[in-house]
Amino acid sequence: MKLQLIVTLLPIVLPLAHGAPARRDTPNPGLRGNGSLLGYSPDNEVGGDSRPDIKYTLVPGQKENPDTGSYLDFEKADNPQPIRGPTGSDDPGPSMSAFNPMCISIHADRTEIIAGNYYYDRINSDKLAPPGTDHGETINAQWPMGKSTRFRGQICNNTNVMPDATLMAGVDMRLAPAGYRELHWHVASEWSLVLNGSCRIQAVNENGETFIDDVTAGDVWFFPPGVPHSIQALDDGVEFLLVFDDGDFSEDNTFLATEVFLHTPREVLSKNFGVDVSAFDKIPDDELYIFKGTPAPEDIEKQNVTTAAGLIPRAKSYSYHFSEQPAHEVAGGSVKIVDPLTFPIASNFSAAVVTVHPGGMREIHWHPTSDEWTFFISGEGRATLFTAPNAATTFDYRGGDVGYFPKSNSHYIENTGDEALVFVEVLQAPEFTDMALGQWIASTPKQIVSDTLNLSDDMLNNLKTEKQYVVAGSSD
Ligand SMILES: *[C@@H]1O[C@H](CO)[C@@H](O)[C@H](O)[C@H]1NC(C)=O
Ligand SMILES: *[C@@H]1O[C@H](CO)[C@@H](O)[C@H](O)[C@H]1NC(C)=O
Ligand SMILES: *[C@@H]1O[C@H](CO)[C@@H](O)[C@H](O)[C@H]1NC(C)=O
Ligand SMILES: *[C@@H]1O[C@H](CO)[C@@H](O)[C@H](O)[C@H]1NC(C)=O
Ligand SMILES: *[C@@H]1O[C@H](CO)[C@@H](O)[C@H](O)[C@H]1NC(C)=O
Ligand SMILES: CC(=O)N[C@H]1CO[C@H](CO)[C@@H](O)[C@@H]1O
Repeated sequence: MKLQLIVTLLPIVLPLAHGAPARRDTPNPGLRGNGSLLGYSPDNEVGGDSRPDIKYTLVPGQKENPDTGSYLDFEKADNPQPIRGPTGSDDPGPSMSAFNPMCISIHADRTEIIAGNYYYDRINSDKLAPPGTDHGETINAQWPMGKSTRFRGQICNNTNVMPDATLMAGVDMRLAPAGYRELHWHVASEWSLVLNGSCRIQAVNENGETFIDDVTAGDVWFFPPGVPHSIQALDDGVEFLLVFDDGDFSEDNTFLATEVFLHTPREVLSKNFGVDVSAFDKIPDDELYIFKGTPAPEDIEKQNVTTAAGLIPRAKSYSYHFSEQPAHEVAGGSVKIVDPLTFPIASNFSAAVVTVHPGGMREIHWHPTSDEWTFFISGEGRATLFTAPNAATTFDYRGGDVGYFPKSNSHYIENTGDEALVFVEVLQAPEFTDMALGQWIASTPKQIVSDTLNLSDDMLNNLKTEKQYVVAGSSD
């Protein structure tokens, strides 16, 4: 079904008192009007023909058939318009957003009120002028981390902000040089990708085996539920992405070393450690959570605690030096995968870091075994989430945004900017897998495809049966 977008303008009412008080020659009207303003009166006046002349230039692709759905680059457009080919109608643009007006858009099957926000329109062109192929309602699959509450030096995101992202939640955390994320453990599993800088991580497992390592941008770590660990930033500080296997995860839901000491009777602590009660006189009187500590010694051996239990065996290492894994080059970019096949301790975390060159696109695919939690590291892109039976929504993303694509819901991620688009796809699965639309169609008997989709033999004879991951495209 074709989507029709008709935009109707509501009369713009200027707020009276705006900025400096105006000089008044007439008596100041009361706060409210009177009963004569109620509707259905022949005396009521309607705004009339005060509609301003609208000046705008359509951007490349905007006159195309809406089903072509090319990316519309509104970033430098004077006055972005909600128009695709013959659908939609003009909108005065900047002058409207200055007064934060509302417009009503009537879709084929629903009516909604949209608050105007000029900047938002520019960076979400697929919301202002959706491709003609978008239809119905999917889940919301986009959340900018920058809109999440920044607390205790971090930005978080979970089902509070993406209600359908039930399988995973993420946190973007930065620690200043020598800054610690306090010794703690949690009920969820923690998977992390270092985004910038470097840090020292350490942990002790149930057997008393120890682990310590330095990780840098591009590396990955994993801490199983209940395994206590700490993170300390090295010289340049560190920024990392944490992904938890629980969409309701809250950073508040961590067991901190300070709190367990603070909330145990001192007599019990004294008995537990075989020391005098006074030994605990100077423990902090509140949690530390994130705090600046003594810089970590450069030589990691100085912090290598060796016990009778020994080290955590390499096969169960909590870190994977993913930064040193060369990316697998493909036509439109590159891909590298880290999953339990090579990083066994992270038993249910499978991830791919994908780089898409300008004009390229992560091919249309879906993940049969898991929802996908995506973090956009840099660049600009868009994706259409297709949900059975016929809902499709196109979302625009840029570095710092989170995406979410439910299990078996198809999607692509197209680079819409001038720079490389880099993102990480995280699954809850023992192996990173996807079903590629191209490979499926190319590997199906031609007669079946042709009976179904009426595609030309010429096209069918030239399809590639290999998975493409990222396809190339022209950058304009
Ligand atoms: C009621 O309000 C209208 C519009 O402001 C005004 O023209 C009219 O004089 C008012 N009537 C009374 C009875 O105040
Ligand atoms: C890493 O952080 C430094 C500041 O510590 C900043 O200058 C740099 O741009 C960051 N790099 C990336 C890739 O975010
Ligand atoms: C720690 O000490 C053990 C035993 O001497 C050694 O095998 C290991 O390489 C050291 N370093 C780290 C980082 O674990
Ligand atoms: C992996 O995660 C999925 C989704 O939560 C779950 O159904 C499955 O049981 C998990 N598998 C393991 C081995 O934990
Ligand atoms: C397939 O396409 C051809 C050429 O446009 C058209 O004549 C034919 O009716 C189509 N067949 C079906 C089943 O849609
Ligand atoms: C984990 C966590 O604290 N999540 C936050 C996500 O964002 C919402 C709204 O900004 C906060 O209320 C949550 O606390």
